[in-house]
Amino acid sequence: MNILNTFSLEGKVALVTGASHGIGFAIACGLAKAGATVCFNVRRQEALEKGIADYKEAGVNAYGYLCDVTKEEQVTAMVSQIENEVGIIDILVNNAGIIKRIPMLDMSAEDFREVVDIDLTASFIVAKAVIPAMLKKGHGKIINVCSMMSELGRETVSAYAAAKGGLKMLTKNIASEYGQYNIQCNGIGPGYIETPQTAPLREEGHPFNKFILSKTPAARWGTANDLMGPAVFLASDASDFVNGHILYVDGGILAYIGKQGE
Ligand code: NAP
Ligand code: GCO
Repeated sequence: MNILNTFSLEGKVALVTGASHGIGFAIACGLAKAGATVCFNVRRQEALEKGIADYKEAGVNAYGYLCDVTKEEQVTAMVSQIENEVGIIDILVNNAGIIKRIPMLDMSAEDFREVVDIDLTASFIVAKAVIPAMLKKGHGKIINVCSMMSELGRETVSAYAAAKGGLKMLTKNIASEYGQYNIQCNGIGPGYIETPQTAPLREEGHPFNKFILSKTPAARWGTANDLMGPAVFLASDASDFVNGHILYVDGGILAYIGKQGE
């Protein structure tokens, strides 16, 4: 047997949420290059049009849908549209997410709820929408995009850390509840990645840049493309006995106390 065949996604349909750019875009491109037919959703028409064009430029014929993942009726409508137009979703990547960097005492409960709604509850909503067809088909892969903040806290990200910590446990629970039906649910935990979400932290002179390099053994920020291979692995037959695992793609941050004297 050619072991590489177990990494092939030929004939599979993947949905990557919030994937018009950034980490979701890179993951979707990686899945496509491994053979999957990829679908993505965005909230805004202009992002949809730009996303489809950007995928085409990357050599990927992606299917794009307008859907706010916090709205259950929009999600169920999108999933049934994909099932009719493209096929049953074999691979779900819950990527859509936001962050609000606000000191806890200054953060409103509304702000907190919005982050949890998108970063945690929406992953429940989308997973709930795709699992029934996966059960009928007899297999499925769910990948939740977690974070360093699934394991660590830091100032100003209370809502995000609570949501991503919850997402880690939702991942383990989906794995526990549906593993017997050949559905594997795992998390992918990016470290600090160069995307629009972290752009404020990488502005000229921002102390965070030096700080994160001192905490990263790889001594560099990650790129969205660093997530491609790990995502293909978790989406493929090669990971059929991996379940409830959070695969951290962080250059070693979680293993490292930090550079001495920094
Ligand atoms: P990003 O550039 O901010 O992209 C996030 C995407 O999610 C955007 O396309 C956004 O759409 C979409 N989105 C947000 N709320 C949505 C909703 N309600 N419905 C549909 N789509 C929605 O972020 P990123 O850095 O690529 O991050 C992607 C994921 O990785 C997030 O879950 C993030 O928490 C996680 N992550 C990022 C890093 C990092 O260092 N960058 C590290 C670990 C984990 P709009 O354009 O409409 O806002
Ligand atoms: C922050 C960053 C992080 C990254 C990522 C790390 O403000 O600390 O935005 O939260 O986005 O989640 O894994």
